Amino acid sequence: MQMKTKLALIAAAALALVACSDNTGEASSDDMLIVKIGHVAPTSGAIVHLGKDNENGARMAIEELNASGMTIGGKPVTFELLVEDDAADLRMGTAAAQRLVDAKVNGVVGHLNSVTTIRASSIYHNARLPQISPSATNPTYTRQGFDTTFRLVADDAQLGATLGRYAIETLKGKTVALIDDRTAYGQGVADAFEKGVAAAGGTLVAREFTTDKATDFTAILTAIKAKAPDVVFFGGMDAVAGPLLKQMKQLDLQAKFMGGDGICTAGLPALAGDSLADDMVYCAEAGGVDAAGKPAMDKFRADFKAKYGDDVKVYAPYVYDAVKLMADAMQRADSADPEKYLPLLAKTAGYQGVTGTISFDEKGDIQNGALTVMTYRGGQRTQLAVIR
Ligand code: ABU
Repeated sequence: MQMKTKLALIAAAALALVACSDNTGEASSDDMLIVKIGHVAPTSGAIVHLGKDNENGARMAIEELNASGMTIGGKPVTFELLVEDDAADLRMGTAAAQRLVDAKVNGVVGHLNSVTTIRASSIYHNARLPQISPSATNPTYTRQGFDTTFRLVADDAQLGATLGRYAIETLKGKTVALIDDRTAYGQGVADAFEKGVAAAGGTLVAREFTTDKATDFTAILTAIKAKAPDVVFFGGMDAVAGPLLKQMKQLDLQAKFMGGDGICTAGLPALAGDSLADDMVYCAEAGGVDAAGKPAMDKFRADFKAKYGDDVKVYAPYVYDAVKLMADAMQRADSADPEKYLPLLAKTAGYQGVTGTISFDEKGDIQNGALTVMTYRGGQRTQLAVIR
């Protein structure tokens, strides 16, 4: 057969496959199965560096799955990644979710932010699509009674309470000031931190608010400086924490600076510049591995850096695990039909990912989730403790 004719036949077959695929994952062709995984994160806007990190984690998992020769229902599987940008914006997140439903994906990994994740979860639930968030930590996400929502990280209640105690008991702070960015994440983790501080005997001396797009913090930092707190806690993301730290230095506001997983990124030193002194910032990643899990996590980080030329920012390993876990549930069900693999996904127990052992509770939250308390030394994230 002539090469041109051969290529035309291959192209026609590929078009037919795409035209026939649906989210039962059963109708791709007689001899192969196409499984579409949706991924949503902000790949534009202030936290584009985190969104790209997530997307790269998903791409890495998809490539490895396609190289693994996986079969489902006796057919070789090709996984396709459908990526969407929600820019951490409610309206864009809703539209992205609807596009993935319309594209008849077999499952969704995302979104990155709590606000978009929570809003999109009802769209996926109505479409009966399993959704795994690798990073949204607001507790509401898995407390809506949806059987389609899963989360691979600890939630803000655990993050905030642990960090609140840490501020008083370990850092020996007596007084704290809070700032939050008024997002579902920022406000929630700051509220939980406040409770943790109170439970450990600390005193709240100021509570101020900003937004996830603000750049000038002079007024709130001046008000906080007047109260001379030992610790300033920020509920928000690293893109705002960096300029906040710079302006704290300009105002000579001397206090430990704390935050949740949203600031606990490898990108914070670049955003904060020379205002990030050693042992000044304390934060917690909403997951973590014990000594036994360190080799697998270290290998993932090294492979990621070799592939993308950049360090993992924070959530890429959780995205990678989410994609692979979704595929694992399909394999256990021997079907990519969401209704068939969803019950198997919910029953996940003892799955070994690069982020540790994954088992879900009845809400779809990770059981026995870990937190990794970090500080920064020499411009590098430095692990202090893994806490459960
Ligand atoms: N968990 C921090 C970043 C994402 C979010 O929950 O909004």
